[in-house]
Amino acid sequence: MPEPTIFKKIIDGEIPADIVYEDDQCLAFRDVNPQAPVHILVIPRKEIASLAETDDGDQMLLGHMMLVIRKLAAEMGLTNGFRVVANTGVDGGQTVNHLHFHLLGQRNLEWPPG
Ligand code: DGP
Repeated sequence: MPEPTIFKKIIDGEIPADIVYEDDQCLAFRDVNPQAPVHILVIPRKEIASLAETDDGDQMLLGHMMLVIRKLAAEMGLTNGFRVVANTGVDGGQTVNHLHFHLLGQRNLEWPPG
């Protein structure tokens, strides 16, 4: 068996996280290395390595996670806007191989990213 990712350990409660939302499909918690005043990671409970590893059967799950992000952004007061990022694979800068969406806000974010 491959070593579980750090996010799988958070799902299983083996390591702590500052969880801000959870339901039967996903979990949202604060990033340990925040890049903005609000920096939350939204992850599926299902073990999916990245956006590239999803399939058509994940349509409802992906849509659900987007709606959770919208609700979290509203709850966090991100009325001036926010950014959602899914770093994917090596060129995408992904470091944890469990699908996750970054929700970043409460500062003016620049474009393009590095
Ligand atoms: P990415 O580069 O998209 O794979 O980003 C992974 C993010 O996960 C990165 O911003 C830091 C965060 N992270 C890594 N380990 C932990 C952890 O143990 N707890 C929390 N809360 N976040 C973590």
